[in-house]
Amino acid sequence: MEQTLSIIKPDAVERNLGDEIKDIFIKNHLKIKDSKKIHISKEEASEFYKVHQSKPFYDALCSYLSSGPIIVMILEGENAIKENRRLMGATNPKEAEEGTIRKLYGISIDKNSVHGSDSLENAKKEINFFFKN
Ligand code: IDP
Ligand code: MG
Repeated sequence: MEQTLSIIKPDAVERNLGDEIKDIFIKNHLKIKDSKKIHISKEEASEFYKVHQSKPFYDALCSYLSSGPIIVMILEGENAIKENRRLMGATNPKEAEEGTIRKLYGISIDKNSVHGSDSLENAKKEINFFFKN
């Protein structure tokens, strides 16, 4: 069974969408193995999003992820990484398919409600980042 990291971002936590988003994962056979609500610092957000450090939106992205509480989760299931990305929809909610989380709840390209790991290597790194023993 594959595992991936999911984050419910501040815009969605603020609107109390946590349970609705979790239901989408559960209904689509992704098990929530662990979940916690946390509020990270800008330094932690900068570390988490380090792969994007050269992008023009990096500073705003890190400020945003640390602007309020988030819910971090380990999702587990068959092809969990790809399946989570499919359920999330495109990065820009305007381009996301009907029924996807970002289409349903995303506000804009930055306030797009969820994060999901994009590869096996990153899933391992990101799970470890938030859930080290
Ligand atoms: P992803 O979240 O779909 O994997 P990435 O390209 O990895 O998308 O970008 C990480 C996050 O950075 C996105 O979820 C989004 O919040 C933000 N982002 C990506 N592209 C832009 C942009 O062009 N402007 C502002 N924010 C962006
Ligand atoms: Mg990404």
